[in-house]
Amino acid sequence: MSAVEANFDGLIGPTHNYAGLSFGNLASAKNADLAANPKEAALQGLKKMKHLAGLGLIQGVLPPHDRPHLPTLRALGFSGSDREIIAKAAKAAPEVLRNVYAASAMWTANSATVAPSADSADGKVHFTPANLAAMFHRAIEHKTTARVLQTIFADENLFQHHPALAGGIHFSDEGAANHNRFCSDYGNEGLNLFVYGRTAFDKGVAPKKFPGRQTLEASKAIARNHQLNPDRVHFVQQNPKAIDAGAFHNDVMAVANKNVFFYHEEAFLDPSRLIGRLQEKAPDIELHFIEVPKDLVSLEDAVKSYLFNSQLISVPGREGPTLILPLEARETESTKKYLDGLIKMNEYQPIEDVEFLDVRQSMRNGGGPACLRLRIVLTEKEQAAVGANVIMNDALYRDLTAWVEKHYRDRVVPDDLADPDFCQENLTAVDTLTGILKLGSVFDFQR
Ligand code: SUG
Repeated sequence: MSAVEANFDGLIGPTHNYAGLSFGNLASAKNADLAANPKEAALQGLKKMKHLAGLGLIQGVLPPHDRPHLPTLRALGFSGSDREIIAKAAKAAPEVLRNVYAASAMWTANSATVAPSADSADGKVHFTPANLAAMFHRAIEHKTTARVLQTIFADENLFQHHPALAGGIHFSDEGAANHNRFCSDYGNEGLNLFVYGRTAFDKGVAPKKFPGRQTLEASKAIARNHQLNPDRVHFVQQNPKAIDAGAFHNDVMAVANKNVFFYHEEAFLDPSRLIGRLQEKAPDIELHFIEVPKDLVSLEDAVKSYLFNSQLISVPGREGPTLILPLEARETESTKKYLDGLIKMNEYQPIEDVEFLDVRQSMRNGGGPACLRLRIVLTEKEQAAVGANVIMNDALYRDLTAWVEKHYRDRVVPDDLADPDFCQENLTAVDTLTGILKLGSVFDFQR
């Protein structure tokens, strides 16, 4: 069956700010307390979506969540009117207030793991929202994410929705950022590679400095729930050294598209064994491995530049895949040199084009082009069943740009989070947005 890979990007929310919330994410720590520019951030994200739609790809948009998340504050003992709750939290627990204000739902690579219908035993597209148990500010995302996905992919004959994994940090799941799928064509059965940072129950090697956010146990549960063929699934551990260097998700060190795998030499514990296992499990897919040597690009430069947090995409009309990179990959000397060489390379390597996009506002919180998108493979029939108004086109781009211009502040600093007017502004903005995107009442305060 013919199918395409759609990218669903998170629209960057009006509360985008730098709060230093993610331990192990170097950019988040480094930029904590800087002034953020939510309007600029959202416009950068929208331009990225417009660019990919313009290349002929199916581009979807997922909404920001309702932040500050007042139900979380209420559950934690803050009571009264919305304004009173903000005032009390700002005084008694400013660190909690920061967490419930995070616009982190923008990084939709972490929103869920998705299995295409070509891979699941029942022939449905399976979705599991990520519990994001490793970080408080992200652990409050999955309920809303589930509602949004269920609204957009509503046809029960085609789409199967699972709840986020229960079990706390033992089943800590960070979604598609730790998952890659290889295939000869999107509609053919793929090979699913799940990458974990640590094991929960037996004591294997683990990072020493920073948390391994994804557990093997979580990845295995998702593969079971999604009814994947065990012969077409492989689990591999991320190199603890890479996590300790700041690669808190595997998509900071590796990206795949169809039969091409682009990754850093130190991304995995034993890369040559990994290559062998992938080839054994998918003899029908002619895999191409582009391993970037550490002597050319250090782990530190890979993290700084986000070379691998790029989107490797098949652009209609282009023979080989295109790599969509953040500007930072052109500004880091080693990665610029590597990319210049890659395109000129004499021996066969399939990547045809590289393009650079400005997503600096998101990058300052550790989110590159690949973090901002969730890949969903869809057949024609499944595409036709996509509900709401979330597929990017000129009209939606115009409406969303106007919505951002109207509702977003230019600048947000940590003190603004204590301002009750800012809270109301943000809830009004996302309330209006659900109308534009025809999502119905997906937010708690709308129900
Ligand atoms: O979970 N940053 C996100 C970045 C997620 C990037 N996603 C992928 N690699 N797929 C995170 O660490 C920082 C928020 C702050 O500090 O204000 C943050 O949540």
